[in-house]
Amino acid sequence: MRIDSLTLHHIKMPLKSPFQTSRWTELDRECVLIEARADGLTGWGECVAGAIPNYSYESVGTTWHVLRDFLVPMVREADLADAPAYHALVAPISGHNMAKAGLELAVWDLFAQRAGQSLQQMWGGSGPRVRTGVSVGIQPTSEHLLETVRGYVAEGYQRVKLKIKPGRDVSECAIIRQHYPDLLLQGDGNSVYRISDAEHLKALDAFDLLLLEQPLGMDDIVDHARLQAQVKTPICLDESIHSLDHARWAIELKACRIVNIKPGRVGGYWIGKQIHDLCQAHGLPVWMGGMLETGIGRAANLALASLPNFSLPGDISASARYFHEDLITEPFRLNREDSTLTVPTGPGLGVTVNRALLRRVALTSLDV
Ligand code: OSB
Ligand code: MG
Repeated sequence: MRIDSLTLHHIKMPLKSPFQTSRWTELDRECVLIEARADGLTGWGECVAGAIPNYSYESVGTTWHVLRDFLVPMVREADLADAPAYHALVAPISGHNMAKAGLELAVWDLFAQRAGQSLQQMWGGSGPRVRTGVSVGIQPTSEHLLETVRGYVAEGYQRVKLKIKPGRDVSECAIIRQHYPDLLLQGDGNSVYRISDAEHLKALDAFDLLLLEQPLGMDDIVDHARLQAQVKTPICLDESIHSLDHARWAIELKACRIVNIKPGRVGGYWIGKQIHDLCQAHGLPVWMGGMLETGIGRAANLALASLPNFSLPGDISASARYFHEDLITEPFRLNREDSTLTVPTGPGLGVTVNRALLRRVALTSLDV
C-alpha cells in the first residue's frame, strides 16, 4: 500500500474536570491526530503524548516534530506490504514510541478497511464487550474522593483505580474500602515512591487491592523486583515497560505480576499484542491502560483489549468520563449491567470522526 497524503492535527479538548496524578495535573486533552489517505480510504491514528512531557519524555511538540520530519517522510516513500511491515520501516528511529504508535494506528486502520475487517478481527480479539473500569484522579479532599467514587459506582463502574500519593494513600484506600468492601479497587503511584518507602507501601496490603501500579521510578525494574518480594499486593508495571524486552526483563526479574499495556508507550498496537502474548505464555494477566484518549484511540484500545489475556478490567471508560463531546459521532457508552464497553465491529476502527468538532478543536492542521 502506498499512502497518498497525510494531515497532522494538533487538537486541544477541555476535560470535564482536572485529572490529577501524584506528579502532575491535566486540564485538557491535547494531542496529535494523524489522518492518512490511501486507495480512496482514510485512516486515523492518535498520539497519546500530551502537552507537557510529564508521564514520559514525549509531548505534542516532540511527536509533531518526529512525525513531520522523520516518520511521515519514511511512510510516504514506502510501499507497505502489510501493517506489521511499518515496524521494520521505522526501526531506524530510536525511541519516540508515542509518535510511532500514532502513525501505526492510522496504517492499521487503512489496512483493516481495505481488508473489510475490524481491528478486533485483524488483531485476533473476540467477544462483543470488554470489561472496563475508571481511573479516579487525586481530589481536593477525601470527602470529594468518596463523592466522586460514589458517582462512578452509581454509573455502573465495577472497578475503580485511585491515583495515590504519599501522605494520603493509606487513608484514602481505607476510606474507599470501608465504604465499598467488594469493589474491585487498585492504586496507581505514577512513579512517586522510592524503594525506601517499601515499609510504608506494605500498609496497602490491608486493602485487598487488585494491584499496585508503578509505585517506583519511571524506568525502574530492579527496585520494583525488590518491592514485589516484600509486598503481597501484585505490582503492575506501567511507565517502565517500553518494549517487548522490558516486559521480558520484568518477568525474569519478578518485578511485577501484572502488566499494564498502553500501545502508545510501547511503540504500537502490534508490539502491545506481542507483550500480551509473552505475558500470557508466562501466566501474567495484562490489562489495557488509558491516556485520556479521544474516541479514536479508545476504539483501538477496545479492539486490542478483546484479546484473551486482557483478563483484568482496563482504563477504557465511556467517552463521557472525560469529554462533554467526544470526537466521534457515536460516543462510547458504559453498559451498566456488566461495566463493559462494546467493541466496534465496522471495518478498521469502526468509528466516524466528527469533522465539524475536529475543526473546532484543531489548533493547527498541516498537510504533510
Ligand atoms: O498512569 O495510567 C496512568 C492518564 C494519563 C497518563 C497516565 C495515566 C493516566 C490514567 C488515566 O490513569 C487512564 C484513562 O482513563 O485514560
Ligand atoms: Mg499508570
